[in-house]
Amino acid sequence: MSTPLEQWVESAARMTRPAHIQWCDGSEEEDARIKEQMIREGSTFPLNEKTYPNSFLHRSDPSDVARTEKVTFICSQDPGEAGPTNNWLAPAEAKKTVGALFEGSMKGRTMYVVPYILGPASSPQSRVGVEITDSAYVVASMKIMSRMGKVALDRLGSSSDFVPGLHSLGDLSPDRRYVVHFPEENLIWSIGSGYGGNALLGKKCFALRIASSMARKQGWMAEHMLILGMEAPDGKVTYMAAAFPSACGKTNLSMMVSALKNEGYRVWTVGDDIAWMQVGADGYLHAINPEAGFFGVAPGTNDKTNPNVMAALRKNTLFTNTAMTPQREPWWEGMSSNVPTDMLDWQGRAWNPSNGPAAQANSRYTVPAVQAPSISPRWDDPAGVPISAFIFGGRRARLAPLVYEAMNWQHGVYVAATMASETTAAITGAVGVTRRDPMAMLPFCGYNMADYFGHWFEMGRNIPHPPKIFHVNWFRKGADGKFLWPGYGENARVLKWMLERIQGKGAATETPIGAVPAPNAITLDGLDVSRETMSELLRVDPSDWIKEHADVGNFFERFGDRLPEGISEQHKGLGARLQRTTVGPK
Ligand code: OXD
Ligand code: MN
Repeated sequence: MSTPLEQWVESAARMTRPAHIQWCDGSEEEDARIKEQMIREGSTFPLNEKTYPNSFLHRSDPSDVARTEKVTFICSQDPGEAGPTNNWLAPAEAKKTVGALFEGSMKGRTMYVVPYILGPASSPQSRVGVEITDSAYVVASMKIMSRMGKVALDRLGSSSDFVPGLHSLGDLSPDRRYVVHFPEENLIWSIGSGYGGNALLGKKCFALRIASSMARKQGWMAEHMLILGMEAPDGKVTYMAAAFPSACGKTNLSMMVSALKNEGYRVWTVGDDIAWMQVGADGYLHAINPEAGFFGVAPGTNDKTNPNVMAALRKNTLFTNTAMTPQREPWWEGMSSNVPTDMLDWQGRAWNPSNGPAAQANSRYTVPAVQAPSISPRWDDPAGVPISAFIFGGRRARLAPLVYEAMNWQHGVYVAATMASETTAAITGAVGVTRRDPMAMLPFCGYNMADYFGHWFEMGRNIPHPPKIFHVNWFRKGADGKFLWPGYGENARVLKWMLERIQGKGAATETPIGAVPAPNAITLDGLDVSRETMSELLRVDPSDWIKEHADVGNFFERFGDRLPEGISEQHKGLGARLQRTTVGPK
């Protein structure tokens, strides 16, 4: 009798008709053979064996360099389940349209069966997935990003408790590219892209979209959050999880070298992108990192912005779409101030600045998490780490103060649901456009976001010791248009205040939006930021917030009647507090 997994593999093979089927065991020998296969295919190149041992550069198709949200669908029976912020297709229609593209798509190719565990191998919070793919690059990436191979098959046994994900490169045509999710079956189909977020089905597709839908039904949380541990001088480590939209420095924060290191405050990395959390026996929310590697954006990464990842990626790393120097080393804009000569750009052409940047703007490194010098001793703990704070944030040039604390869980949910970021020139050209991105989950929530807010409220009722909720903004600018806060390692000063708040210390001043640090509450020793600048950083301008409040109201209208009462109550509450501040006491 064949197992559910074998049956699914057989049915996928009948549809895609590969020349060979290879079951991946996750061994080093297999990894070496996969790399040889990638090199034979012509788009992958070994890097300098002395300076970047066992590391490779992969060049993707130039039309396939980022996640494609417009072809990403949630396929629930009822469109209302997908909600106004997701693309929706009826499941039968998706099966028909996308199924036709899978017909014979692996002819002449190898089908790899990639079993993997998301989360520590023995954790009850972990889940098994199996990806079927015809891309050797995907196999090599999944080996870094998850616990892949025999370990997953051993955990699965003959059970049907796995999330199947079928992936094929297809013909890589953007017109025939689909990333479709069936949350009612916990199934993922992806065709026509070899890019990470579309093709590594364990990441955004399973660990966020499918997992968020499972988590709602099962009473846990799957969030787009980094997880870090903040160590205090007494050696005690307090864990925090943080969500930011893209381009706000999430990976950098998770691996930060603290500016307060000499005083005994340091940061340990548990995860840089995704957190799965459930209530533990101790009444705290416990977080695991479902991933085993970092798939980070390369441009802008350097010894100042993220020294830990720079150290991590000197071996066993798969680079995608970076430039390559004549010494066969990877290079990207912002890596070093001296620009190497005679490079090959990300498409393998002799680099000519008139062709644009040497490295693609979304070029990446894929590196095992254990290689980060900052990796937490508890990153692989099957019990997860207890979370004492959630941090939300965005890029706001004038509105949001450096940091504020929500009044309670319900208010914190509202703060997170109203999160937004202003676009930068680097992203769109239209500078300063505010994009709402609740909990940084807009592209990753596998169901109706109004119900997702409801799930957050529900979780709040079930967590005896809920995390405190903070909002940060590292990007506030002064009248001269310059950033007021230095960011990076100096952000440890803000984390230290949070730590003090968690301990019931740390002075704060109430404002209509929440509590900001009292004037001297953030340690500024050794930092060239004056007390005046700090008061500007912490200023809450009610007239700006009244405009924001109206904008938030428009955003919530999209959800109609499905919006939870709790959100409307918080929205009214903020409006009333702002009015009181502007009008003043009678
Ligand atoms: C990512 C993303 O790649 O959020 O992590 O897009
Ligand atoms: Mn992400």
